[in-house]
Amino acid sequence: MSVLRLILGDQLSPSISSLKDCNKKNDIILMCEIHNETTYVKHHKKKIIFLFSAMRHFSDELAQKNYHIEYIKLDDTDNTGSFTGEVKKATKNHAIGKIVVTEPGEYRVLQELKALGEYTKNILDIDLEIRPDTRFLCSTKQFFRWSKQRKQLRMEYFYRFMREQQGILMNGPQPCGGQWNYDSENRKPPKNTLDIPAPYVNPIDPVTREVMMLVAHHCADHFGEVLPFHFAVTRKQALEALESFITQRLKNFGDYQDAMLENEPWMYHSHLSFYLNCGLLLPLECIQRAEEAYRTQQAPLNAVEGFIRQILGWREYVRGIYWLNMPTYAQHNFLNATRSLPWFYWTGNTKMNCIRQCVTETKKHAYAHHIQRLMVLGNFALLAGVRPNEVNEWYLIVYADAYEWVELPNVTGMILFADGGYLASKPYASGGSYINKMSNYCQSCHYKIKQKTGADACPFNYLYWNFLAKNRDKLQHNPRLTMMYRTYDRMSDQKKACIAEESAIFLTRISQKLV
Ligand code: FAD
Ligand code: DLZ
Ligand code: SF4
Repeated sequence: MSVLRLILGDQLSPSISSLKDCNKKNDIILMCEIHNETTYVKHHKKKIIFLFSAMRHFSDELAQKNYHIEYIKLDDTDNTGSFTGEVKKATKNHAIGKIVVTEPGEYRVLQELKALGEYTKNILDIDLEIRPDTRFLCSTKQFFRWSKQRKQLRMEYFYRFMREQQGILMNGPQPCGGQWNYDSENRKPPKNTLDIPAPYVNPIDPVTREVMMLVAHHCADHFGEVLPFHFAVTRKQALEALESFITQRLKNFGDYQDAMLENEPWMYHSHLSFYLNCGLLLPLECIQRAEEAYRTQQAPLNAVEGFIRQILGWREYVRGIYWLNMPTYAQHNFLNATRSLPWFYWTGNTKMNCIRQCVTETKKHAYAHHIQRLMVLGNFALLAGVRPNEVNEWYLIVYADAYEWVELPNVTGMILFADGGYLASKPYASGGSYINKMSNYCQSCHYKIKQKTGADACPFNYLYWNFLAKNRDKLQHNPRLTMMYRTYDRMSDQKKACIAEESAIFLTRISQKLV
């Protein structure tokens, strides 16, 4: 009897727990391109191409190491279109004694696998074992234990706990440099003269080309552009991308972490989330390589600490929050937001230059960096009161690194405050001045950043105050908003009325496609 080992599209790591104790002679590894997975939300074309190409390369590499692989392509005539269907088919075609899979990254898929396990146990007498995903540095059990000891689950304390536990950037019991967090040094506005290195480019190979044809045919109505395509699609290439980040960009990562420039989608960010989230890279190796760059004086502490905090802190933390709170976390709508997602999130066709830039880059690259996602696209969705489920679906579709475990807490918790402050201590709401400070977007915008009201005023300016006024009953007792409410209360009644009116007109014009 063989063990059937199912490997999902975001489990492309040779060290994945479902491969431990694999008997190469006997066991069968099942990988499948699944119609349900590509269309339950209509993922960006580039995201599907990237994942299928990486899956096919990974399966070829395992085959070269003499593993017995069964790889199901999307257009195989007998493809059943679901994980359940493919596993059932494999149990018919082979003598299977047991099924092994590593826990998936999404609650939805976990439910499917559990139901499948019930079926295989009760009907076929085959056990389905779901193993922990040991690629994360904090197991879900450990996160649950950590959370039990706290009233508030703030990332900063989790991050310190992880630094100590993993011994990362520590000098004995002290954090390197004497501080845990150098964020205050990481907010430099961009200069137009910045010399930003070109991003890592991997040429399109025959496997990727074949997948491009497949996706062009089967996913023609999905969002996003296929070309240019220069993602790494193998572990070797992903390691090259890591190396190019460490040697070319890391030293400036901290200083310009929040900066945005027109037509500069990549800035000094790492562009490694695609590879981390599908398993081509492991979090610990990225962290250790960055720490080595600090210890050998290739990069300053503010940059290295900032980068490590994103992976050891935020990434592990949002995963813990997701599994601790699902399935209810997906239902939150604390601010009772009811607006539909504006059409320009799909087209970029708006007079607001910041949004146009960020959507256009998202469409082209299936990527936008953190501040674009948070302070432009997210901030607008928050101020305009867009329904959390629509915002979540958009973010899950458009980014090549998006899986629900990481997307949902960032959207529901971080940008929309839809969980009522469980994740973030205050809403990340701001007027246009933040975007103006951290980018050059406002210089070529139709709207006038310095104008607070009127037809030409930057909409973020009045929508910000309107947001605070509308959500007063829910937000006024938040200590981090006290100052802002005081400022609002000092405004004249006429100014307040003007803000409310301008906002109502602008929000109506969104539905008329006039903004
Ligand atoms: P860098 O800026 O170079 O950061 C390094 C790494 O840190 C990233 O590769 C990523 O693995 C990790 N990281 C950084 N910030 C976060 C964060 N907030 N949460 C989790 N990990 C983080 N990240 C995703 O991987 N998938 C998503 O679906 C996703 N959705 C997001 C939605 C919103 C609304 C926001 C505000 C953020 C989202 N992020 C998501 C986090 C972050 O924006 C991306 O990880 C980052 O932009 C990826 O680009 P990078 O690799 O160049 O990151
Ligand atoms: C995201 C995705 C897509 C688009 N397609 C597939 C697929 O065809 N086959 C597969 O095994 N995995 C795919 N994935 C990733 C899964 O959706 C992922 O495993 C879940 O989101 C759980 O994290
Ligand atoms: Fe965005 Fe306002 Fe600046 Fe225009 S003026 S780019 S809308 S922040």
